[in-house]
This record gives sequence, C-alpha cells and structure tokens, in this order.
Amino acid sequence: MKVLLINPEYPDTYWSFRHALPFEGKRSAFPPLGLLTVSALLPSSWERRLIDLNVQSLKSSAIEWADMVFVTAMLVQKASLREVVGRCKALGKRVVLGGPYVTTTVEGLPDADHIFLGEAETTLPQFVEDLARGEARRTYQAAERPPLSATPLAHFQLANMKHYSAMSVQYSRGCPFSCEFCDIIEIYGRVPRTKSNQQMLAEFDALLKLGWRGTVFIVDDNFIGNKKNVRQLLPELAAWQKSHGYPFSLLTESSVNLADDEPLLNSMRDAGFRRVFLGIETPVEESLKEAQKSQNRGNLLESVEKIQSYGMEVMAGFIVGFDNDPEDIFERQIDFIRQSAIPLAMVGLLNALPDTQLWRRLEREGRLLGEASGNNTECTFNFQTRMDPAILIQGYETIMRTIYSPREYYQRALDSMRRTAQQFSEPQHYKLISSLTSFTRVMVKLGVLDGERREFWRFLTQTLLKHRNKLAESLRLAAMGYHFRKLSDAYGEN
Ligand code: B12
Ligand code: SF4
Repeated sequence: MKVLLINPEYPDTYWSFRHALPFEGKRSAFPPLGLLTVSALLPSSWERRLIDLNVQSLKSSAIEWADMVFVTAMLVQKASLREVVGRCKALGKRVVLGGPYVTTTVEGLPDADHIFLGEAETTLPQFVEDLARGEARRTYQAAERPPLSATPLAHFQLANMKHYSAMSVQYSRGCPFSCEFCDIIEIYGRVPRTKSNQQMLAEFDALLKLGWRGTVFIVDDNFIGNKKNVRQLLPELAAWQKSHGYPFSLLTESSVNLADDEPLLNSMRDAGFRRVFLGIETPVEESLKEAQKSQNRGNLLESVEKIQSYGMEVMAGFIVGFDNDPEDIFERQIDFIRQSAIPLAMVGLLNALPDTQLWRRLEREGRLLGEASGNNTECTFNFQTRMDPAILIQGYETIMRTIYSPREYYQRALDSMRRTAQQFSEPQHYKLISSLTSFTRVMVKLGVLDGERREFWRFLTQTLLKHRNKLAESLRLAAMGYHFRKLSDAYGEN
C-alpha cells in the first residue's frame, strides 16, 4: 500500500509567520504533527510520503503514485482541503480525512471515502483491519478518548526539517478549564491526558538523532493542565537537556495560573523553556467572567511579569467582541499589551467555533450567522455582536496598527528582553553560513530597504547597549515584528 499524507495550505494569517520565515530561509513554522502521528499508526510495511503544501507543491505525479491519500485540516485550511480532495478524487484515489476541521464541522464535508472524527489512535488500526477484510466504513469515531500511551513516536523523519523553523512534540491533550469559546475541551476533553516521561524523552532523542537543534514547540493547549504529571516530567527534561548541552529551546502554551506556581516556573526554566503562550484574552473582568475564564484572576500584568522574570518571553492571545466589552475596550487592550511587554500579541475577534459552549449559547439566543472562517484575525464575525460590528472592526484595526507600529513594537521587544534577562544565556546553535545569511537578510531588509529603518537601528543600538547576549533573539523579534506589521498594514488598505 502506498500512502500520501497531505497537509493543505494555510492562508496568510498571523500564525503563518509568512513574512518572517524568509529571513531564516524557512518555508513554514511547524511540521504537521497530526499527520506524522497518523503515519506512525499505519502498518510499517506500507510506503508513505508527506506533502506539506506550506513547503512544497502538490504534483499530480505524487497523487498518481499513491493508492490512498490521507488529508488533515484545521477549519482555516478548508479551501485548500477542498481543492486537494477534488484533485485526488478526480485521479480516482481513495481519500481519508481527519483532524480538527472534520471533527468539529457542521457544514457539508468534502466528498471523501473515509472520515475520522476525533483522535485516531484506536480507530486507525481498526480501519486497517477493516480495509484488509474489504469492510472499511465511511465514518470512524472512537467511543472513548484514547490514553496517550497509545500514541506512537511520531514519524519526524517524514518532514524535511530544513524547511521548518521549529519542530513539534505533544505531551498532553485536553484542558481542565471551561472557557466558553474554546473548542479544545470539546475535541480533547477536560481531563488532561499526558504521555509518560519515557515517551517524551524518546521523542526528544528522536529529534536529536535526526539532527534537530533549536526550537521545539510542545504543542499542548495547556502544558500545565495536569500539574501532577508535569511536575514529574520537568526534572527529567532538565536532566536530558543538561546531559545533551541544551540542544532545544522550548516553547509551549499555558494557562495564566502558571504565574501562581513558583516551583513549576523554576522547573520550566531549568528544563529550557524560553517562550510561553498565554490565553490572556482581555483585561476586562466582566468579559473574562462572561468567557468563564476564572483562572485569569488577580492582577494579570503582575502574572505576566512574574513569568517573564523566569526567563520566558510571554506571547499571548487577546480577544475583542465579548458581549461585556466596554466602549473603551480598544484603548484598554492597547494599554495592557504595552504595559505587559508582550511583543507577540495575537489579537483576534471573537468567533464562535462549531460545537462550543459559545456556539450553543448564541444558537439558543438566535444570534448565530453561520460557520466561522477559522481565522479570527480576519475582520468578520459569525454572530450578531452586542457592539456595532463596524465599530468593533474599526477598533480592532486600530489595535493592530498601533501595537505593530515599529516604535511600539520595538519598545515592547526591548522591555521583554529586559524582563527576561536570565542568569545564564541560552546556548545558540549557530550554523555559520545560515546564521550569517539570516543576519544579512535582516540587515538589508530592515536596516536598508525598509521605510521604518530608523526605528530598527534605534532598536538594534539599544539591544547592543543593554542586551548584547540577546542579539540573535533581537533579530528574531525584529523579523517577527516585520511579519505582524505587514499584516496589520493590510488592514489600513481595506
Ligand atoms: C500546533 C498547533 C498549531 C501550529 C502548527 C499547526 C501544524 N502545522 O500542525 C500553528 C501555531 C501554526 C497553528 C496555527 C493555527 N491554529 Co492551531 N493548533 C495547534 C495545536 C495546539 C496542536 C496541533 C497538533 O500538532 N496536535 C497534535 C496532533 C498529534 O494532534 P491532531 O492534529 O489532533 O491529530 C490527531 C487527530 O486529530 C487525528 N488526525 C489528524 N489529522 C488526521 C488526518 C487523518 C487522515 C486521520 C485519519 C486522522 C487525523 O489523528 C491524530 C492522532 O490522534 C492544536 C490544538 C490541538 N490540541 O491539537 C491547535 C488547533 C489545531 N489550531 C487551531 C487554530 C484555530 C489555529 C489558527 C487558525 C489560530 C489563529 N486564530 O490564527 C492558526 C491557523 C494556521 C495558520 N497558519 O494560519 C484550532 C483548530 C480549530 C478547528 N476546529 O479547526 C486548534 C484545535 C486549537 C484551538 N482550539 O484553537 N496551530
Ligand atoms: S485555558 Fe485555553 S485550552 Fe483551556 S479551556 Fe480555556 S481556552 Fe481552552
């Protein structure tokens, strides 16, 4: 059996990092871990190839080579997914679909032969058996969410690592909280399941053996969802990192209550966590209450600063469009982002994802307008908002243009570097040629060609004066700022 695994294309969004990646000579931020895991669940005798449309094109010859095509997708990849399925079906291939989009969608799915809803650890082996007997079903859905001990070591070797800026591994699925807009708890449940320490170390070993050095994204929705297990994992990760010379710089997502747990913060720092993405959403208490985000209690600015003081750059998600948002929500978000020294602030408009508590409430209230695009940085709503949508969209655009204006952004980047000053500097894994090439690209594009070059030189001078050990970090931040500015500028043109 020859299997082609396809990851459809992402649109140009905040998360695509499309304008930042060329500085490092990369094509995509992360490999499609879902498909690498699916591959590991298939019989070892089957031949497999991965096509990630974010790093390469899909040639008809590749489709013709395959007996069967496996496609994954998030909602935001829907258009590309449809095109891929259409091409594969036109060439007479058996098409199998899975991933978060098909798991949660409420509108017509593309015409595939087999659909996998939810996690595939138990259903895929069943499918393989059914297929052998000629009795494969159209839809597969496990009766229960599988334990992560059933998740095999992902086939990282299928991904052409040189095209990605980071590698991904997963430790847990699910989150104990109950945020109204969140689909994670619907898809992956509220009881966080984790891998064992041995499984995690085996994944780190595998990446190291394949030659990976640099950022590893632990893609959990809430890394500290199961604190008991995380506490046991972290010392082992720290020991592994130490004995291998800290080859990986770790990034993950966490709930804000991480700030309340100093021993955990200490252990994360020791294990090499350098960036953490928090779901802050809003500084407005009534809106947090509406979103059922009770874990974001207390002084959020202090929580951010506490985490930064453990050497972790804080990235965060922010949302506007809650029913309880006051008229000055836009200024309040800008002020919060400025004071928190969060360079990479992902601000989005509230959208109701299918089958969430928010979706169900809006449906009951007769306010739903249809399926969301899945890209919450697009200026659209899929429900009737309390505030005039035109005001919300205009205010949102103002937030984006303000926080990503070069002066504001570079100042946050400098503040963040000051707050994350560490007792020890992060080991850098320079590959001389590629580092020099990236350095030259940043200098030429941002220091010479860019209309905002004066701000760049001011930023670089301050970095050299105050944070010399963070030069590589500052260039990464400058490249990211450029990406966000490019996208925010597009709002002004609309
Ligand atoms: C890492 C990640 C990203 C990364 C990288 C994605 C990538 N290349 O894989 C980045 C940061 C780029 C990203 C971006 C976004 N993401 Co994202 N992301 C994740 C995250 C945290 C982990 C994904 C992952 O690797 N999981 C690990 C693998 C093993 O799990 P899995 O993919 O679910 O795969 C399992 C099953 O689903 C199934 N399966 C998956 N595919 C297939 C295919 C077949 C054929 C079969 C049989 C089975 C199968 O088998 C696997 C084993 O059980 C998930 C949340 C989550 N917990 O999964 C959100 C998630 C997928 N992202 C989401 C969203 C909304 C986004 C953004 C739109 C956010 C935004 N507002 O901009 C952007 C869009 C991308 C873009 N560039 O614009 C949503 C998707 C919601 C939906 N219903 O579609 C999720 C669920 C999180 C959430 N609630 O917000 N994301
Ligand atoms: S903390 Fe994050 S993952 Fe957990 S329920 Fe809230 S939004 Fe979802």
